[in-house]
Amino acid sequence: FYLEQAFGEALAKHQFVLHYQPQIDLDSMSVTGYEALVRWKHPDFGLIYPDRFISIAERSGFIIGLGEEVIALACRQLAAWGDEGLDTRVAVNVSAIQLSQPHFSSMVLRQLAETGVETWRLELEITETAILEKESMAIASLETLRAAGLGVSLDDFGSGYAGFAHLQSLPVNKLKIDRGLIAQLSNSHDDSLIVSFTITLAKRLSLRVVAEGVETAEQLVYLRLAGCDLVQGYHFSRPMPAEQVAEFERGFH
Ligand code: G
Ligand code: G
Ligand code: MN
Ligand code: NA
Repeated sequence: FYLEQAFGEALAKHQFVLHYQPQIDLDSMSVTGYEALVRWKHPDFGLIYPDRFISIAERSGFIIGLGEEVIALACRQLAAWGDEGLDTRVAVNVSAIQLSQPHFSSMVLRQLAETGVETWRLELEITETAILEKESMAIASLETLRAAGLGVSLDDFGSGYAGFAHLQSLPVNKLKIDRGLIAQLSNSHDDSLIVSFTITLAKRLSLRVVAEGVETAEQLVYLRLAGCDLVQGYHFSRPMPAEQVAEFERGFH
């Protein structure tokens, strides 16, 4: 398949780039960090989005090399921002296949050490299935990285089945409520209840709560009342190239 052949070349030619979407703290209304989302800058086809190539990369094993590149790009960006006086965090998405690699945690720690980036500046976004599929390996890696100071977020919470039962035992410190639930906030009373219940439960478990896909002021009001900690979504900003981040920070109040 064409894409699989093109992946290796794309990696060698550094065609993968990260776009950054801000996460905003609702108490201080300040930017606390950014989620990094990979894009493929293809010379002929332009910007290709991850929903077009992540699952193919996972099936072909290319996700291992791509995932390492994503972490390298995030660490280098954090180091560059640090040099410019921007002290922030970056959250990267990690696939189940990456997490099942025995050397995943040492690879991440090596990249942080090589770039001189403090561990707490890097967060990993994982899905519940990623932990459960290769349970012992994944959990051991995440525990190592949590102990080293990295943040770990449970992504897409509330899409598919919401595994409240496991939540307490997972090595995570943050929970991201799936944008599907946030999108339904004003329309569906049931979804509103699930969102506020999820926030309440997460806080009982001492997890920080992020709402994804916040698009309206109305959703923001609801989330603030429900006690949500952080928000992310088009209401504040689409994911943007790194070059636009400094200007976004200057203009954000
Ligand atoms: O970036 P959106 O803008 O299109 O991202 C779509 C999906 O791709 C999301 O589910 C996101 O988690 C996933 N994704 C984005 N970047 C990465 C990445 O670097 N690695 C992995 N594994 N998934 C990613
Ligand atoms: O699964 P993951 O949460 O990592 O995916 C993030 C995806 O959500 C990316 O594709 C990103 O571009 C998209 N996204 C971010 N904010 C919004 C939003 O406010 N609305 C919608 N519809 N999508 C969003
Ligand atoms: Mn994510
Ligand atoms: Na998500």
